[in-house]
Amino acid sequence: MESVTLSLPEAYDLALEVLSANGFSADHAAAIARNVAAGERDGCASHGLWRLLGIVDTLRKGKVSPDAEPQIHDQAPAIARADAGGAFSLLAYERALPLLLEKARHSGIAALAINRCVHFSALFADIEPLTEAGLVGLACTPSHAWVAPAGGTRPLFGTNPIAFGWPRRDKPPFIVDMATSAAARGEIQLHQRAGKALPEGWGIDSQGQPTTDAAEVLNGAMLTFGGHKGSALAAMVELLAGPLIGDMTSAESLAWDNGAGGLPYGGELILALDPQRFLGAQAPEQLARAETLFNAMQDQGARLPGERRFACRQQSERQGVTISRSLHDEICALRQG
Ligand code: PYC
Repeated sequence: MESVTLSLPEAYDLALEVLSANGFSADHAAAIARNVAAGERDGCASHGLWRLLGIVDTLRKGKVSPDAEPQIHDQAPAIARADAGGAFSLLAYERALPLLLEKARHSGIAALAINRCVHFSALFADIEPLTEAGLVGLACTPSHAWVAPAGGTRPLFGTNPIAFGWPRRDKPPFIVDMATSAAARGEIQLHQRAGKALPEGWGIDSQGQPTTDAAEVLNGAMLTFGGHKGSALAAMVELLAGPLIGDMTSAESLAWDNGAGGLPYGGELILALDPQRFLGAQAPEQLARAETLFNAMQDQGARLPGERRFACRQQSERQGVTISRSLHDEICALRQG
C-alpha cells in the first residue's frame, strides 16, 4: 500500500487548511485540527486525520455549525454549562475548561455539561487537560443509535465512550478511553475501507445474525463489549450525558439526523475531582499508593491504559505520522472547499 508520511506540524496544517477552506471559523478549525492531528499522532487512526472526511461531510449536510460561538454558563456552585450552539464540542470545551478547573479546585469536585454539540472526537483528549492540572477526570457522551442492548437485536445505544484519567507526577497519566461497544464505529468504517473482515463479536446484521462483514454491521447493529456489562455502562452513559444534562439520547440524536448521515448531536458530561481537596496533607501519601497499584499491574506484564498512546506519541514526534496515499488524496481533495 502506498503511503504518505507527514510531520506533526504538516498533519495539523493539512487539517487546518481543509477545515478553513470549508468554512469553519478560525477558532473551530484550530480546535478540530489539533484534535484530529493528536488522534493520528497517538496511533488512534479511528479518531485521526480520517475523521476529516466525516467532519466536512457533516458540514456539507448542514448538520454542524462552522462558527457558533460557545456560550458558557455558571450553572451552580459545582456545575458549569457550555452551549456549543450546534458546533463541534471541542471549542466549547476549550472555552469552558477554565471555569471547570476553578470550580473543581474550589469545591473538590465539579461537572461540565456541554450541550448542543456535534461529537466525533476521542475523549482521552478531553481528559488530558484535567490530569495535566493534577485532577482526576471522567467524561462520557452518547452518539447515534448504532449499538444493540445485550439481549436485543436492534440499535438503541450509541458507542457511548467513557474516559477516565488519573494524574501522575513526572509520568504520563493513567487514561482509559473506551467505547462501551465492542469497537468504535470508526474502527468498523476503517475495516470497511480496507476491505477487511471484522473480528467476531463486533456486530450483527439487520436480521440479528452474527457477522464479520463491516457493511452488514453498519446496516445492522454493533454489539456492546462484555455482553450485559457493556450494555449497562452504555445505558449509564445515555442517562448521564442525556437526560441528566437535558440533552439527547443516541436514539434521539439519530432521529434528529433524519437519515442525513451526519455525526452525532447531543451532550457530553465531564467530571473533575481534585485529590488535594479530597485528601489535604495526605495527598502525596495517597497518590503514592496509586503508584503502588500501577507498579503491581506492570509487574505482571499488564499494560497501563494510555501507555500505548503515549509510546505512539513519542514515536510520531520523532518520525511523523503515516497514512495511506488514497486517504491523503481524499483529504487533499477537500481543500477545494
Ligand atoms: O467512531 O464510535 C465512533 C463515533 C462516535 C461518534 C462518532 N463516531
